[in-house]
Amino acid sequence: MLEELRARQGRLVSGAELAERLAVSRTAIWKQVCALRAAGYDIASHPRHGYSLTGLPDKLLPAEIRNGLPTRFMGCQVHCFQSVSSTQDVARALASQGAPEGTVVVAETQSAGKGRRGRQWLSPAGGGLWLSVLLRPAMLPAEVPRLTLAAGVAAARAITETTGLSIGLKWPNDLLVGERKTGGILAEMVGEPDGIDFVVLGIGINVSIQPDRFPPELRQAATSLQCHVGADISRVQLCKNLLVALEDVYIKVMTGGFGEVLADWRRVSVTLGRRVVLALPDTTVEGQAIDVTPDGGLAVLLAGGERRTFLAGEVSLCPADK
Ligand code: BT5
Repeated sequence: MLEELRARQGRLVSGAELAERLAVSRTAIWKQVCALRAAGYDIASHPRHGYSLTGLPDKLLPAEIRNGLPTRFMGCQVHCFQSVSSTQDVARALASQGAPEGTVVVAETQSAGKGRRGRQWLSPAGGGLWLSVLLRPAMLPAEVPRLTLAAGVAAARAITETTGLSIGLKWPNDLLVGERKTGGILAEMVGEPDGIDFVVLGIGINVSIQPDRFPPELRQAATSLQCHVGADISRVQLCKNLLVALEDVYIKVMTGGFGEVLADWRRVSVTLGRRVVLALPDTTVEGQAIDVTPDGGLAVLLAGGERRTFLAGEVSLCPADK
């Protein structure tokens, strides 16, 4: 029904014609109109002339995300929820039931959104894009950090395409506007040391969270895209652009093109060239971030002149050199 209305691009179609094309009764057509309206679609009805689609909701609905989505497999299945504990957990459950690569899980809100190492991810209703995608890459666990970097590149590209904003990537997984975090990436893997079953790649992007809706401890460090652009941002468009960009970088990673993705990462990086403090589990080190390495690590030139590569850690950027 939605496709029939959409195909007419706002022109009227009679209830009788719809009923005939879809081989259902006119009462069934009317019920569908009511259901679509309840889902947020604007459908005008004119006595005798029928119905026309006059407005689309910016709700994360499978029909909207998949409409015209030009990907091969990213978003082949899209599962949207009003509220879940974490889209990561839903995607994991779908993975163990055999869901295909490219399956996407999106929620309007998460009651237990996850960051790395058991941290929480704030995910207020309607305030962002909270999305997990299921991947089944033939790679070793040690190569999974590549997917985090690749997802950062894809998210930065999608945000810029959708809003015009420049995004900075902070190693390994932060999306920044200026110095503030507007999104993060979480790659979770299930498998054995010699091969993986699947990866759930989680991407959270703050789209329209008002500054005063961040808890006090995040107010200085966090921001959302809408704070930096005048026009309304379509989450549906952002989501589509993200899936297109994700498919592109993922195919590159899997077909020997990670170097190209890494070059993109370097271009968008706000980490490289900066003095950083790197918090490790039992110590902190300070130095100049000089590169990202093919295994997704951060190469740092330490104060004593030694170059070391770190595969994990929390980076704080020191104030930019004047
Ligand atoms: C991340 O972890 O940045 C990964 C975030 C991944 C979130 C997505 S949403 C869809 C999918 N489903 C999930 O359950 N998760 C993924 P990390 O680098 O550990 O950063 C977490 C820290 O960022 C927290 O400890 C807070 O300090 C801060 N933080 C939490 N929520 C935030 C938000 N909405 N915006 C900015 N900063 C936030």
